[in-house]
Amino acid sequence: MANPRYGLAEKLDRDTLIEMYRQMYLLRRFEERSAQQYGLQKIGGFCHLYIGQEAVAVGTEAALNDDDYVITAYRDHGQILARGTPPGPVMAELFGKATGVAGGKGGSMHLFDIPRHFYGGWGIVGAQIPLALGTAFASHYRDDKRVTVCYFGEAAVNQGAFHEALNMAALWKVPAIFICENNRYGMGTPIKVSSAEVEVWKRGSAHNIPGEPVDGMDALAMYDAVKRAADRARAGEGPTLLEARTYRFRGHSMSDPAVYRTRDEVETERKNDPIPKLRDYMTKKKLAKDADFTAIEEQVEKDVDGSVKFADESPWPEPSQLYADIYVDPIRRGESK
Ligand SMILES: Cc1ncc(C[n+]2csc(CCOP(=O)(O)OP(=O)(O)O)c2C)c(N)n1
Repeated sequence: MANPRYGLAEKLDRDTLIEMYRQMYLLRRFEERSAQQYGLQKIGGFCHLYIGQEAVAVGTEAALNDDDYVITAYRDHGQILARGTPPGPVMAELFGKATGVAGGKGGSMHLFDIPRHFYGGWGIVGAQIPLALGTAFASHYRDDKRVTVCYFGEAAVNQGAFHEALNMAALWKVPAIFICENNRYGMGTPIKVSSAEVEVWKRGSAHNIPGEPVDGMDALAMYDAVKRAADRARAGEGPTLLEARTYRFRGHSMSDPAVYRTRDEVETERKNDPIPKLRDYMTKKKLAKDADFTAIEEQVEKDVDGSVKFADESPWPEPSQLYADIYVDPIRRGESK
């Protein structure tokens, strides 16, 4: 029986759902291996995992076109993989290797893939929101029907940059989708301690931007909400604010023991794991059998193994590259091509 809750997602075909399952599993296994590699000290600096939040990126990407823009904060591994960037260059970036997506100089928080229109990976909370306004304004100006998706955490919505960008986005009716991934904690601070209004989606009303809460633990609910927002944006109706209600199963970063929440809370949320949820939906609809899922999972294991091997065997950046890509001279840029 069709579940009316899913709206547009009810129409997704088998191939799309299979690909969504593959991505969900890839994001999970990639992050689990990243945690392991961090423990082996092959990854330095900060490392923020996306485990638990996979449905947000995977559901969103299923609703986007390849030439749409995506920009995010530092919890970016899952989002770049969902965009279609192969896991090898992503893992190599975490290792700081020359074959990484940012040449090994960006690391975990600064993943980029310009050919796939993935514009980062930014470490300052909320800083990517005005940048998203820029790409969305470019699309609006060119009338090229491309949409910008901007992800940020619920701690970012108290930044001035959030309000400044949303005001201009609404004023100019740019094709942007602002997706707040409300995973309930900004580092160790629960949202109710930092925000007078904890229903993030309502903040759009201050800027005349429609918004809605979405089950961020459900890839199909995300698909439905993002598809509707993208259709609005492409029709020239302006931005949308979505509040994806999600949960991170791990600490804020690899160095966070997460003492601000109980083990019970995490265990309860784990019962809401988005990966078995998608699997159950596909099984009930008779779109895939156990053997199909096993085949996908085995292939993902190989791909993730391959990404670690690729990163291990890749060279370090040359010292001569230390100052490369720091500053682009707009006048001289054409000469180097
Ligand atoms: C302007 C600024 N202030 C403080 C920090 C330190 N900081 C890094 S992550 C973080 C919490 C952000 O939480 P949220 O936006 O909800 O995203 P999440 O980590 O949950 O994905 C803070 C305060 C920062 N990077 N930038």
